[in-house]
Parts: sequence; C-alpha cells; structure tokens
Amino acid sequence: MDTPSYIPYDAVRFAPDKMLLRAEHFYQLMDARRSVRDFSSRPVPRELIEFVVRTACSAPSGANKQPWTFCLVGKKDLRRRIREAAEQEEYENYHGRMSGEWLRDLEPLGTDWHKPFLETAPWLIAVFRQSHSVADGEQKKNYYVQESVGIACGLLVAAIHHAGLACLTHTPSPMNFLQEILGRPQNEKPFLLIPVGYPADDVRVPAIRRKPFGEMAIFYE
Ligand code: IYR
Repeated sequence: MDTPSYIPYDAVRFAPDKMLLRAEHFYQLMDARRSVRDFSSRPVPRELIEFVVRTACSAPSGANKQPWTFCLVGKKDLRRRIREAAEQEEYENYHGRMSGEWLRDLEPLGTDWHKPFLETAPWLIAVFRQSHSVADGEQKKNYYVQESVGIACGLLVAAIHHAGLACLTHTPSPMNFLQEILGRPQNEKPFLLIPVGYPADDVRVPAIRRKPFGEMAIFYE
C-alpha cells in the first residue's frame, strides 16, 4: 500500500469583514444568474471556454478520480447534428413520453421540442460522466460519479456566469446520440449538454422565482 504524502496547503485567507463582503458580493452575482434559452450567435473566444472548463475540472471528486470529460463543441456542423438528434428525441418526449404532470410543470418555462439554441450558441459543452475508467486496457473503478460530475457542473455554471456569459443546463432525453456524434467510448455516459454564449439582445426569461431561503435551508445552532 502507498503511504500518503502531504504537501503544505497555501489556503486563501481574508479578514472577517472582508469575508462577509466577498460572500455577499458573490451571492449577489450568482443570484442574478438565469438560465437562458435565447442566445446571440456572437462568437466567444476559445480561451474563455477553456478557463471556465478548467474551473469545472477543479471540482472535488470521489477518491480524486475526476470522472468527467468535457467536450467543447464549436464546430457548426457538429452543433447542427446535435440539435437535429436532440429535437428528434424531444419531439417524442413532448408528444407522449412525458407525463401530463411533467408537461404541466414545464408550462411556466414555455419549453417545447424546438431547440434552436443548440445551433445558435457558439459553444456546446457536452459533459460526460465516466462510469469507470480504463487505464492500460484495465477497468478501474470510479466512486460517487453523479455527485462528482454534478459538483463540477455547478462550478462550471458559476464560472460561466462569473465570466459574463450565459448557459442552459439542458438534458435532452435520452442523450446517447451524444456518445455517437462525438465518438466517445463506452465508459463515458452523457450527463448534461450546456449551450454557452452571450444572451440574445432581446432575451427574456420566465417570470419564476427562487423559494424563500427559510424553505431551503435550516440552521441548527
Ligand atoms: N428535456 C426537455 C424537457 C424539460 C425538462 C425539464 I425537468 C426542464 O426543467 C426543462 C425542460 C426540454 O429540454 O425541453
């Protein structure tokens, strides 16, 4: 068994009053985030996408396995193929595969099977979870894969918003077509499809609200 080796951790530290200000400012920034379904086709530099995805990759993960792959799709033809495949599945979802309750729950969002944003947004980030890893032809276990990739996607959404861009955490279902179009191996399963870009100039978002804080968080002190 390997003995663990440790290195010093140069933790970031701030004075308490500065901590409170930082926490409040970050909250205000993040609370202003909205999911967007109408994108501008204005290009977004590749370096911006690289940094936000590097942020996602900084997430903690089960046994540090980092069980994710981020496919950064800028190529127009691939975005078109992804849109067409997603719309085929979504058409079936909206015409029989989703329950009445589900369809009613979606009414305030005004969604339907059309997914033009998959082509309009200049980048699609297809996130894959690695059910297991493969190293030297051998299968290796991953742990808490959903949790790990979920945390990475949370950081990604925060980084995208922090950079002044918008996104949508989209889940066409089923999304096996992504594996095929992007040529991913069997151990990689689609997790989320995230269009990223600038919002359209005249963008509008549903008039929906966050729950009151007291309904979502309970202090025990
Ligand atoms: N995947 C479909 C339906 C959908 C489901 C949920 I849950 C949403 O929050 C939004 C949409 C679609 O993208 O239209």
